[in-house]
Order: sequence, then structure tokens, then C-alpha cells
Amino acid sequence: MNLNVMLSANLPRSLCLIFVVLVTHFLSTGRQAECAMVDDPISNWTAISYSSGNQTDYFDDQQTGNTTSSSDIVGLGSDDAFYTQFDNGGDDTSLTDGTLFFRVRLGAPGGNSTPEFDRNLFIGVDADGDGALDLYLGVHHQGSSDELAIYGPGTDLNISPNTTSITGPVQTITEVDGVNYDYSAVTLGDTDLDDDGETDYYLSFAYDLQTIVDAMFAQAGITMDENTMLSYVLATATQDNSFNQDLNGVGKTYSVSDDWSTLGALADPISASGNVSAVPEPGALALLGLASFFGFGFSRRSRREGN
Ligand SMILES: [Ca+2]
Ligand SMILES: [Ca+2]
Ligand SMILES: [Ca+2]
Ligand SMILES: [Ca+2]
Repeated sequence: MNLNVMLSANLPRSLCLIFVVLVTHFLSTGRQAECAMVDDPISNWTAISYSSGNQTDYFDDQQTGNTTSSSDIVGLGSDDAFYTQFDNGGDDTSLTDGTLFFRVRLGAPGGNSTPEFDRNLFIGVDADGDGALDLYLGVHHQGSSDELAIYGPGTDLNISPNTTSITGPVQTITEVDGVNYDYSAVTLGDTDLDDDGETDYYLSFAYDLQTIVDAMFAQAGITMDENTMLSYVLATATQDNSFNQDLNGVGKTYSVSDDWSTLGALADPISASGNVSAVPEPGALALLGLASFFGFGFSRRSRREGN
């Protein structure tokens, strides 16, 4: 017996129709989300917002390196510096599968003869909303390294630049161009935001969400999934254990003991799946579904009784 016949046998036709429309809708939105790619055009990406009002990010404000350094995170107005995208993996029953993408705009190509991001980049992740970073996702291009990496928070508080204790990589992931890594020139609109004569570049990279979920639990004891609200702190660095070059949302001069939020370095919370407000817990969702089901039942009954 197929789905339509089975449903028709047990449910009124109008209710069955609504169910089929809803299933079709969820299947189609799932298919759209599956298409995310690391080299997608910028219009496909979601800018990560900062409510601090600071520029994300100021020009030529990296702590070391010259004014045309690829360590300079740049953004202004609608040309944001920090983006995300999510591919839910196509299995809507799992909340920990899929791929989480990031993109960062840099003020110059870097490299010698060919453009290359030749520094380190960290995304500190606060997954429980206490202002302390619990895990670091990184692009590890220090020296001869060319890999994505995940780092632990170490033993310090990780609430400010001078309490950051990033460990060595606890996991490294091979970069595959076009799959989990892309480094491409900005080609649309103002391609040199910081007017340094160097074309700006997008550094884009991706992690399996399950890898982040596992590392978050192993390093910080925090259980998370695609709906967990995450707050990011983004920075570039010459070495892979501190934020020593450019802190996104913060100018060149700042107090290293101020917390991330005071500095304006803490991004507004966003889940891996792209929600900017918390998704209700499954229990609350079930209650909501139950209420709407009974609400629908009552209105049908009252119409019948009115006939
Ligand atoms: Ca900058
Ligand atoms: Ca530039
Ligand atoms: Ca935390
Ligand atoms: Ca900065």
C-alpha cells in the first residue's frame, strides 16, 4: 500500500492533502540546503552579524605584518568580512550530520608568486553562551602546514585575548580544493575595500558538523547539534596558539584583558543551520504540533456541528 492510499484510508482527504504538501515542502527545502559548496558565489552565504556597531573589520589593523598582508580581515557596510553556510547532509532525521562552511574576506592575496593564505586563522566557538570560547576551528597554514585543524581551549579561561590558551591541533583535516577549501579573489563590487592596491581574497573552508560535534564534546564536554546557538570570535595569527594578528570587529589598539563582548569581538549567536534565534526544544515542538493538531480537529468538528 503506498503512502497516499494508506493515508486516505485513515485520514480525511483534506488533512491528507495538507500532510502531503508539508512533506513535499520539507523535502524541497532539504534539497536546496544540500547544494552548498565551498566556492559558491557570495550571494549564497549568510553574513555573521555583530551588534557591537564596530567595523568588521577595520583596515590595516593587524598586529604584525605590513599593510598589504593577507592577515588583514576586511569588511565595510554590506561587504562583510565573515560568512557562513550550511549543508544539512540530506538526512533530515540527523541533527549532527552535514557540513558547516565559513568564508572570511582578507585585504590582500598573500603568497609569493601565487596567491596563498600563508598564515593561521582561528574561529573560537562559544557553544554554551557563557562568553568563554570552548573550541577553536582553524586554517593551519603555518610554515609548511596546509591543513584545516581543530584546537582545544587549554587550561585558561578563554574569555579575553590574554586568557586565551589555544592548544596545539587536536585534529587535522586534509584540505581538498573545491571540497572543503577555496581561496579566490573577490570579483564583484569593490574588489579592494581597504584601497591598498591589492585585490581582496575570500578564504573559504568547511568542516563536517559531526567532527565539530565530537571535538566540542571531547574538549569542552558540551553536547551540540545544528540547532545549538554558537558565538564566534574570528582572528588571524602568525602562530597557531594565539590571536596575534587581526581580531575581527576590533581595531589595532585594545585592552587584552577586556572580554570578547566588551571588545566587540563576539559575533551575534547563530546556529550551524543558520538560525539567529534559538529553535524550540523537541519537547516544545511536539507540544506545539499536538496543539495545532487538536486546534485543527476542533475547527473541523465545529464546522460539522454547524452544518
Ligand atoms: Ca582588519
Ligand atoms: Ca585590498
Ligand atoms: Ca563557552
Ligand atoms: Ca581587527
